[in-house]
Formats: sequence, structure tokens, C-alpha cells
Amino acid sequence: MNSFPQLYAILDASLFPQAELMFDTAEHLLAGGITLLQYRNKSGNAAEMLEQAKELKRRLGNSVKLVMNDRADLALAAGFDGLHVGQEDLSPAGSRKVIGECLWLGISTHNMAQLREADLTSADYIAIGPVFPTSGKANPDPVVGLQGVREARALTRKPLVAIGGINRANCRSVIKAGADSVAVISDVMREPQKSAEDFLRILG
Ligand code: TZP
Ligand code: MG
Repeated sequence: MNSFPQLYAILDASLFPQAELMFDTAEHLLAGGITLLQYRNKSGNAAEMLEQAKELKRRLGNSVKLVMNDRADLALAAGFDGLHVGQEDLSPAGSRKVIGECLWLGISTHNMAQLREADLTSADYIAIGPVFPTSGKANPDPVVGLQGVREARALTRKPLVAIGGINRANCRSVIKAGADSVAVISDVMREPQKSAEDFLRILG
């Protein structure tokens, strides 16, 4: 993977009162220039998740890489480009058994021990966080700060995605600390097109 997208937008289904608003947001993010998007739904049932994922793919076409959170089966069923797993989901090896070698596989880590372990797997990228305090996740792990990003950078050559409390005001500091990419939920929600444009301009 030569150049990993610097902006990794995440659509969290729980933040949208209606799915239509989520699809609209996705289209605005696309207009704003995003090339990597994760669909995250912690409370939907499988049927609903698959329908929403397929609709995202229909609307975003092939210009955006689509990553499914947690669910290897739905990543395949929806024709997504990748899967993102956490520490309590299928292991990277287990995930690969389901998704094969072609899809991107990302894994979340929250400390250096987890990061070292993830580095030894077939993951295509590693996420580290939360970097800053966040309201985007229930029961977040302790913040790792910019220092955590620096330490993570020193421990892996895989693409490093920073997550947690990242916004337009602080994203440069995160990239400067060594992240290849910033993953963002809240700060791409309210004005998605402008926000994506802002991020890409600030980081570019
Ligand atoms: N994992 C670590 S922090 C986080 C996740 C899913 C939430 C990020 O949300 P926000 O709004 O960008 O802080
Ligand atoms: Mg997970």
C-alpha cells in the first residue's frame, strides 16, 4: 500500500435518526473528496446492516474504499473493500479465513502491547487510539495522546491510522506525530462536504 488515504471518515449509524440522512452524509463526504469510509453499526441487526451497506456501496460507487466494522460476513456480503476489527472481534487470522487475502484488514489497538501484536499479523493497517478524549465510542480506552502516536509510529511500518477526538483543529499535529491517516466520526458529521474539504486541505 503506497499511499494510504490521509482522511478516513467513519459513518456511525447510531448518530443518524434515519438511514437516509446517513446516505446523504456519505454522498456529501464523497463530494468533499473522501476516498476511504467505514460503516460502523453497533446496534443494527444483520439484515439492516447489509441493506445499509449495500446502499452505501450503490451510492458511493467505486471511488471510495468501503470498510465494514466488526463483521467479516457482512463485508463480503455487501461487496465491501475491507474489514475493520477490534480487540474483541474475530482475530486477524480468523478474519482472513473469512475475507481472504484481497480485502483490506484493519485492526484497532489501544496500547503499545496490542500494537506490537497487531504488527505481527496480516493486518493492512493498524489503528491507534483514542488519541484524544472522545464521545464517539462507548467506554473508550485511556487516551494515548500524541506521544502514543509517536510511540506507535516507532513500532510499526504498517499504515498507522489515528482515531479518537481528532478534528480539523488538531489533525495536523496527529499526522506530524507520525500517523498516516486520521479516522474521524464527529467532525465529519455536521457539515460533511465542507469538513472533508477542510481536512484534505489542512492535511494535503
Ligand atoms: N475508536 C477509538 S475512539 C473512537 C473509536 C471508534 C471514536 C472516534 O470518534 P470521534 O468522534 O472522531 O472522536
Ligand atoms: Mg469491533
